[in-house]
Amino acid sequence: MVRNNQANERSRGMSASRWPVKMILERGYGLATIYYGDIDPDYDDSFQNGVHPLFYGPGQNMPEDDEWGSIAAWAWGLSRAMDYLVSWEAIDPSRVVVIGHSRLGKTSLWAGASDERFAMIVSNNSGCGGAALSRREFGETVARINTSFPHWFCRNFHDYNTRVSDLPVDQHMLIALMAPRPVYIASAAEDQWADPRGEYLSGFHAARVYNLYNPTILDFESPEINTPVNDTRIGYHVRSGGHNVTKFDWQQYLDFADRHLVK
Ligand code: GTR
Repeated sequence: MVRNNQANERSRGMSASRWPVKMILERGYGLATIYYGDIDPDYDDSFQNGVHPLFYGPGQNMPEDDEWGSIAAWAWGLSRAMDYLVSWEAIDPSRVVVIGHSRLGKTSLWAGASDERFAMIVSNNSGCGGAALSRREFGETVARINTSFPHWFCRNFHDYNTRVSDLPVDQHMLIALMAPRPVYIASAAEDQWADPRGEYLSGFHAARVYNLYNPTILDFESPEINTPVNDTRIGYHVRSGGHNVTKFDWQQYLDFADRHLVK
């Protein structure tokens, strides 16, 4: 088990079912992973023990209201990993994909939006603050996430807890920031907390921006369960089952990469 937000020997391999390494390698891809707690431990300590203090100006001891929380710090960590990957000759720097599950799905989307070196982005069950549209207020809401996890987003986001319709943005705009790079959004039918329909709709609405580059028509109706949409540069599936990363999910990501990452 992970203790005190630190990976250790006992936690190694505990989520092995989420990592079909053999299949990934057999398909010709490599895999690198990073423990997010090493970038910023995942609890609210007013940003003292992660990377944030390294960036404080003189006299500053907290991020400003419009500065980064933990999710943005984790995404920053992914970009630092990318710095290393692109320096390594074994790796094609034009074909690096970023993927994350749940709170790290939110993170992979932000990493993809803020760092154009990620050639493809995968959001696995990212939910509120990830791919799910906040304005639907379905499942986890902005108020709920900011209360349970006050350190995840910038403090200004908390101003919208009770007036989410006043937000100047919603999550389809986060997806649109990645255009025209391929982005894959995955939901799970029983993961209603993450709002599968809202996750699909952010892809649907982001397609208007993707359309400026290549026609990317998505149907308004979400596809049937276990029926991936992968011919467009915004891919999507809702699989049966709950909040998890499964072999089925990885198969779709690999198929999508084969299709959209130019060799
Ligand atoms: C939940 C949280 C979700 C999701 C999830 C996870 O408690 O409400 O937003 O991020 O954790 O990361 O597993």
